[in-house]
Amino acid sequence: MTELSTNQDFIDLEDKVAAHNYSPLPVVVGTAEGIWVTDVEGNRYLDALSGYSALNFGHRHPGLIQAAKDQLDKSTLTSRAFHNDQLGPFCEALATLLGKDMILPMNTGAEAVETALKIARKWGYRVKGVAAGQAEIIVMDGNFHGRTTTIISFSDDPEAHDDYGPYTPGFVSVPYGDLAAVEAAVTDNTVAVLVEPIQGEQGVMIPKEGFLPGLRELCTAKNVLMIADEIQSGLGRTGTTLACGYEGVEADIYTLGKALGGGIVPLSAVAANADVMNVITPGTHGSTFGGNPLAAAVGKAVVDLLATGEYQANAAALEGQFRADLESLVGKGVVAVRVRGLWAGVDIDPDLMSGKAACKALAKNGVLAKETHGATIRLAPPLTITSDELKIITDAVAAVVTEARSNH
Ligand code: IF1
Repeated sequence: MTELSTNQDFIDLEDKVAAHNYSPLPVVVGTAEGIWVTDVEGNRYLDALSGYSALNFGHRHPGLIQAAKDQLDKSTLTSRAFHNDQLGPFCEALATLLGKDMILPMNTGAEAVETALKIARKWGYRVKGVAAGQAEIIVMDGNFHGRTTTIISFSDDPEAHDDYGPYTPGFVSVPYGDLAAVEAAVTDNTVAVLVEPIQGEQGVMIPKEGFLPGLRELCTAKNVLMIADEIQSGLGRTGTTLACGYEGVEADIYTLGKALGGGIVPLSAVAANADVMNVITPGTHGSTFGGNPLAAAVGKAVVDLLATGEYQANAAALEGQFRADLESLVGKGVVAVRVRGLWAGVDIDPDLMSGKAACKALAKNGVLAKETHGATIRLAPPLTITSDELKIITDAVAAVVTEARSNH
């Protein structure tokens, strides 16, 4: 067996035996706690990515770890062929948090999105009366909803989409935030509109005020289900429990994932009222691990944290500082900034450096982040971060662009 001690030792081994579906920063995390991760050589970094918003409560939140440990001593997996004593309480707590009747538990975000698409299509045939096989779902340009073959069928990102055909039909893509375009795309066969309330991977793109309320009204008027994918934007990230809540919009279906599992277990879910959810009947959808007691126990502990409102409040309280400190860099190496809660998209001047180069430089400044596309970086620290710790991130961005400009 290979002797492993340095970052490079682990990187070399991974390069040999792990598929190359990512090109990670050369940082090998050994331990993690709160907002901090430490690599195998003892270098400490502030995690400003939070597992793409799966670590909203920080690494190894003590209460969540304890919930997992307690459940590990009881039961971990039962399948849904039998009941378990964790699923009901978890679904009840999550449904209450989201203001919906029912929850369908899955594991990954993509599975939740696929489940929502199946529910919308079945609702279209069984309730709306769309002709068999004719269901259409409207999606947004610049979307990211996961990596399954159906989901990438409607992606306009060549990296995610190309060379995976033949593609799943039944999807119509319109410009994000363009209500008139959505209205024009609705036909008698339209069963749903799938939207990220804020587009994460596209670079934290925030639609203009009124788009989401207008979309809600349009869906109601046209008897079309509004599906809000809150897998990245939800669970406190934007300063409210759901990003939809910022403008008081209630979707018909929510998809959740990432932080729902506390950064400990994969856990995703679809939330809807009974008149929609009950198109799913026994045997028509499922998953081996969906609703397992270990994930449900952690999920219930996560919902209990969110029910306090303190994570949402912290994100909302720090939004102003986050925006002001990042916007102070506009014209000094930064072109534009978009911030909602503790979620920021920062467009670096492309003539200065790429997003990837900026993230490499940030790592040299002790901050871990991930570019989205081109020269845009996404910042999403754990919602447990303090004002002073948030300053470490924005000071690092300032140092990176200042250094790049002085060398330019
Ligand atoms: C990767 C992106 C982020 C998501 C939304 C569903 C899913 C995701 C809004 C699917 C997942 C992850 C996937 C991961 C990187 C990351 C990502 F860069 F891919 F686009 F966050 F922006 N809906 N996003 O953001 O959830 O099946 O992954 O649990 O695939 O590289 P999943």
